[in-house]
Amino acid sequence: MNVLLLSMPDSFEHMPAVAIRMPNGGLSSLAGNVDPHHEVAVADLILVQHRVREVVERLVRERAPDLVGLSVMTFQRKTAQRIIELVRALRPGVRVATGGYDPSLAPDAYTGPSAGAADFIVRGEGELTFRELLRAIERGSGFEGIAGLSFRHGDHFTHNPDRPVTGLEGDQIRPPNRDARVLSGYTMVGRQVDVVETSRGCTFDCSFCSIIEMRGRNFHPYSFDRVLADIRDARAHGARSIFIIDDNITLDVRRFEALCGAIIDAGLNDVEYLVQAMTSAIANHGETLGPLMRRASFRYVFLGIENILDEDLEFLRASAKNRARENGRSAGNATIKAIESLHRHRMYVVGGLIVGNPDDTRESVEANLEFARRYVDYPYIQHPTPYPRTPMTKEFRERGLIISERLEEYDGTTAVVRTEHLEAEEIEFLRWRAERWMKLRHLPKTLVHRPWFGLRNGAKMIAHTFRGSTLKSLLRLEDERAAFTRYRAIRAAERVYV
Ligand code: B12
Ligand code: SF4
Repeated sequence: MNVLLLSMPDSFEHMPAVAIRMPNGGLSSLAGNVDPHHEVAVADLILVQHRVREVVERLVRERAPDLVGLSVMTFQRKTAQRIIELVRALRPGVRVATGGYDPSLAPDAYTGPSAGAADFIVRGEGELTFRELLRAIERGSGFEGIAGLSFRHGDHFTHNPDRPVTGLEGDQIRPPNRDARVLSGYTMVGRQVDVVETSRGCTFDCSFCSIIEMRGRNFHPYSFDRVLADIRDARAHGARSIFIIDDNITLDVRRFEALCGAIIDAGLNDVEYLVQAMTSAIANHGETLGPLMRRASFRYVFLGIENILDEDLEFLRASAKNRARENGRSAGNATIKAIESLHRHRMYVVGGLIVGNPDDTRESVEANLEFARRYVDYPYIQHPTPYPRTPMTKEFRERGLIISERLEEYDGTTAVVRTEHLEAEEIEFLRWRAERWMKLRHLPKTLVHRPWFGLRNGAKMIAHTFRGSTLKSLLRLEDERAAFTRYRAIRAAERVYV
C-alpha cells in the first residue's frame, strides 16, 4: 500500500519556523514499524509552512496514497480538518487515519459526517496499532480485534478497547525510518536537527500535562544499544543537533548519567543535544549529572520550572518535581539550584513557566516574569491551556474561567483562560511585553554560538519577536497596547495555513 504520513504546519510563538523546524518523532517511528513492503512517505509540513496546499497537492499526485495519516495536536485540529478535506477532494476514496494527542484524547472531534473527519483514529501509542491496521486493510478483514483503534462503518464509529502501553526492552518497536521523509530543511537555529527517543512515559501527574490520559503513569526505557544506534542513524542523515524527545528522561537520573557516559564512550558527543528536564533532578544530582551532560554535549536544557510560587505549583501539581533535597530532607524549591548547576556546567537554560493560573494576580504574574528576566537564558513562558481531558481543564471549566473555545488558539502563548483577578488578554499582554526583551537579550549569544545563522537570519528573528511593534511603540511614543493588538491580529492571520 502507498501511505502518506503528514505532521501539521502549525507552529507557535516560541518556535518560529525561521529558526526551528523539527521532524515529528512519532511519524518516523510509525514508518519504521509498518511491514516493509508498504511504500511510506513522511512529510513534516512545518518545512513548507507557507505552501502547504501546493505541497499536499503534489504529494498526493506523486505518491497516490491509499491511506493518508495525520499527526495532530489540539491547536492544529482545524488545520488537520482542512487538510483532510483537501486530500479527499484530490483523491476521492482515499482512507484517512489520524493519531497523536488530539485524536487520542478527543476522538469525537474526528468521527463526524463531514469531509474533514477521519476513517480511522489510532489512540495512544501508534506503532503496533497502525501496523495491524494496514494488515487488516490489505487482507480485507475486519478491524474489531485491533486494540487502540477507532474505525468508521457507515455513519457510525466503533471504539475498540485501549491498547496497553508497549514495553520497550525487546524489539517490539523497531527503530524509526528516516529514509521515509520526503521533505528537507530541518533546523535548530541553523544546525540540522533530528529527534531521538530514549524512553517513554512519566510517573508524575502534573495537572496541565496530557501524558497521563494518553498513556497512564509508567516509564519505559529503550536499551542503550538501540539509543546509540538511533543517534548514529540521525547523524548519518545529517543531524548536528539532537532533541531528546522523552517525556521525562530525568525520571531515572542514574540511567540518564549512564546514557551520557555511553554517548561519550561511543564518541557521539560531536553533535549537540537538547533535552527537557525536571528542576529537582538537576538540582539534586547536579554534581554528578552536570559534568556528564556537559561532556556528552548537552547545550540547551528546557527546565520545567512551571512557576516560582508554591500556591501555583500546587495548582499545577508540580510541587514534588520542583523540590530540592538536602541530606534526605526537603529543602524548598529546586529551581535556582538547578539553574546554577546548569550554568556552572556551561549549559543554557530554557525556562518553562506557566502564568495565568486561576488565582494569579498581576503581582504573581509579574513575580514569575521578573524571575525569568533574572535567571533564565531563554524564556519559554506559557499560559495554562485546557487541553482535552487534563485535570487542569476540569478545574478551569468548573470555575468558569475558560474564555475561548477556538482550539487553534490553544497554542500555549495565547491566553484562553482568565484568572479570578485578571482578564486573559491582560495576562497575555504582560507576558508578551516582557518576553520579547528577554528573547532579544539572548540574541548576542546566538550570534556567538551560530554566527552564520545569526548573520543570515538575525534580522528575521528580531522581526518575528517584535511583530506588531513599530519604532514609535518601542520608543513608547505609542501605547504598547496598540502594538499588542497588531501582534494578535498578525498571529490570528498566520494561523490559516491551508
Ligand atoms: C517532544 C515534544 C515537543 C517537541 C516536538 C519535537 C518534534 N517535532 O517531535 C517540541 C519541544 C518542539 C514541542 C513543542 C510543542 N509542544 Co510538545 N511535546 C513533546 C513531548 C514531550 C513528546 C512528544 C513526542 O515526540 N513523543 C514521542 C513520539 C514517538 O510519540 P507521539 O508523538 O505521541 O506519537 C505516537 C502516538 O501519539 C501516535 N501517533 C502520533 N501521530 C500519529 C499519526 C498517525 C497517523 C498515527 C496512526 C499515530 C500517531 O503514534 C506515535 C508512536 O507511538 C509531549 C509529551 C509530554 N510529555 O509533554 C509534548 C506535547 C505533545 N506537546 C504539546 C504542546 C501543546 C506543544 C506546543 C504547542 C507547546 C506547548 N504549548 O506546550 C509546541 C508546539 C510545537 C509547534 N509545532 O510549534 C502537548 C500536546 C497537547 C495536546 N493535547 O495537543 C504535549 C502532550 C505536552 C502537554 N502540554 O501535555 N513538543
Ligand atoms: S513531569 Fe513533565 S511529562 Fe511528567 S507529568 Fe509533569 S509535565 Fe508531564
